[in-house]
Amino acid sequence: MNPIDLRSDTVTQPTPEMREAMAHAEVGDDVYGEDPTVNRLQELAAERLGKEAALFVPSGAMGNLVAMLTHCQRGDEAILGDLAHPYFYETGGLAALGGIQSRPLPNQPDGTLKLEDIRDAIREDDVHYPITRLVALENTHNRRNGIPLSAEYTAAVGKLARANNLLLHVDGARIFNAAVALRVPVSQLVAPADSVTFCLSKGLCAPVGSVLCGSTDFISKALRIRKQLGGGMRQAGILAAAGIISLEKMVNRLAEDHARARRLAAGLGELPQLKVAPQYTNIVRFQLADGVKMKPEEVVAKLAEQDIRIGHGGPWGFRAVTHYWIDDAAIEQTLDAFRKLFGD
Ligand code: TLP
Repeated sequence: MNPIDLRSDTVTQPTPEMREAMAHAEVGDDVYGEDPTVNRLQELAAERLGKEAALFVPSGAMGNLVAMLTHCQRGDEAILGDLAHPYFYETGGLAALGGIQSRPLPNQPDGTLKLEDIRDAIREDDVHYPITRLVALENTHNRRNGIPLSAEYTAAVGKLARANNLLLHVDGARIFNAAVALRVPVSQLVAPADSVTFCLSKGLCAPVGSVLCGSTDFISKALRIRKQLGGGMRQAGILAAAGIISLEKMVNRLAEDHARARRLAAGLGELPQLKVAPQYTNIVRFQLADGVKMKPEEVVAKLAEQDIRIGHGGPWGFRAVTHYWIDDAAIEQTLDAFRKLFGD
């Protein structure tokens, strides 16, 4: 990929095999349930995630929104992390479109919510209070350096949720990165969840789309909500064809992205001008060390002059995300660029 684009794994272009499959995809009207390629993708996704059914949605944000709107009534409360994507990055959609009140709890450095914090946040049955309906987790955790949440932790949250009549949703935008990093089947990671979304268009390289998975009953309700949000797509098999390749061919290779992220984090960590956060999967976060005079915007601009793009989120520092189109040479080129930048 030229330039070297490390801003996100969302920038991934479809592979040549995907483009070929898209060109020849068998399609139908998916709002009538008649697109054979979409149906195949949904069956495959449900099987991989160990859920009864699945629904193809245009984006990860819509997958989270459809899930929350399906689970919650207006005025219900959803417990989630203060750094969770739907709370942090989805333009207040839960509140604006679902009338759902977020109850943000501190995301711990390992991406988890403390079990006691969840317990304390669950409302009693009292006419003054909203009804606590749901807990949401994020795996891997984007803002927490791409850390994967273990199956054991998710099981503990699932148990707590069930004991209190709550539902559990997992934003698994990068759940396959978690499964590959932890070396556990993805189905095990999401077994306690009533619903889970995962993205095809991040590290799995498809051009568009996410999949929402859950019980047959949940998915049939979610189908109506997707339609209500304007997310009913017609000949979407063109897109689903790429998604099938994502699931069949692009999962195991995520380990390569993790290895390259490790190499990048280690190389950046050798530079005294940078403070690099712990690296777990395909996300590398780092900041300028104290006393470095250069401004973060300058770093981004100087790298861009050499056709290298990294993300920068204000006080949150820099983010570099490895993916299919970032090879070993791109990592070395990026490290060289940083070394030159700081005059090493
Ligand atoms: N994340 C994007 C940006 O929105 C920050 C990125 O570049 O990482 N859940 C998680 C955990 C995500 O990281 C994202 C996208 C989504 C949901 C939403 O997916 P899309 O972009 O398909 O709506």
